[in-house]
Amino acid sequence: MTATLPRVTSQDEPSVAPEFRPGLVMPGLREIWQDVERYDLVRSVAELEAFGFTVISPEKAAPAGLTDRLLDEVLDRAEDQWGVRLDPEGELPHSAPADVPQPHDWSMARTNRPILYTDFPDIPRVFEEALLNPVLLALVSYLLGYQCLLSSGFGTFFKGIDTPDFPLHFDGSRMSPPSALADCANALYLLTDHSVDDGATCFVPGSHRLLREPAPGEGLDERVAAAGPKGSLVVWHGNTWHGAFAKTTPGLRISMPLFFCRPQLRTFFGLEHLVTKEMLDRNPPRFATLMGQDLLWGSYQKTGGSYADVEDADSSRLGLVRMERSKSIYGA
Ligand SMILES: O=C(O)CCC(=O)C(=O)O
Ligand SMILES: [Fe+2]
Repeated sequence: MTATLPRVTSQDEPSVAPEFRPGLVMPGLREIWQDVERYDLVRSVAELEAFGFTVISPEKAAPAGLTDRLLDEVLDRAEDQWGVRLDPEGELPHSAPADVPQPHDWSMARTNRPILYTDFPDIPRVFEEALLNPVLLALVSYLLGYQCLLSSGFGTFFKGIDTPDFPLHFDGSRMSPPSALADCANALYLLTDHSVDDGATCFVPGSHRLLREPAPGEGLDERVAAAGPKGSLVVWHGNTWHGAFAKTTPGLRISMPLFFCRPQLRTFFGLEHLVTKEMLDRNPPRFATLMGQDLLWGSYQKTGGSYADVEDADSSRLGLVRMERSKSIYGA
């Protein structure tokens, strides 16, 4: 996909980065820029600025068999969790095996939500390697600074044939108005080929500058696929409108998003974990908000570890409060 985008910078120009006063604008900017140059990512930075996303080729993005080792690991983990060995050339089962406890609603594979595989008892070494990939870190650090955190990671999307469009949205923290600086960023490892028909992630180029989420149906004609072969890495600014095209081809679309955030959106103390049902029942809804009960980020563990649970307003007090709150803020 990137081959069709204009080349916007010359790699031969001498860098002005060493003239920067380190820390004046963003701590570590000079070192981050040195990494951007070292890993030949100047063009990707330009694409992040202009379009809000970039696709990095396998040769650059995933050295030394990383993609195959990641794929093997997620297939092993999925088998442990779901009791079936998924075949990248095959299909998702139509229903979950009866005797295996299911943390996820298997029917999600047939809806517009991808399956998100999240419940890891531990972090395998290959995931550490995926996180510490210097190419990924150079771009995420460029967007979020050195102090950024992994916000949610190592979940894996598995999509089969006839998965419909995934709606356009942005991944920002839903402050209104959002920060013009990215407050979060996503890096998606493509563990199988992702063509348009394979249901590639899609973006509305430049939409990160709009500083708002798309209205329902808005931007559909402007979608561009982040298509790429297995081993590519797609990185995007948290404000960029994105979704995924419908998958119409046989075989599985498998990809792993690593989602990052700036640290300042975390509270000094983890007060939200101290809140009891009794406290919520005896206080007005504002109390719940003040005590972190309608936080979007950080809520997944409390509600069971999947998009489906989080978005189910009845599944917990947390979900209920958050849904009510977001309706009143965004008029949804
Ligand atoms: O590629 C997709 O299915 C969309 C993924 C997505 O929206 C995300 O990871 O934030
Ligand atoms: Fe997203």
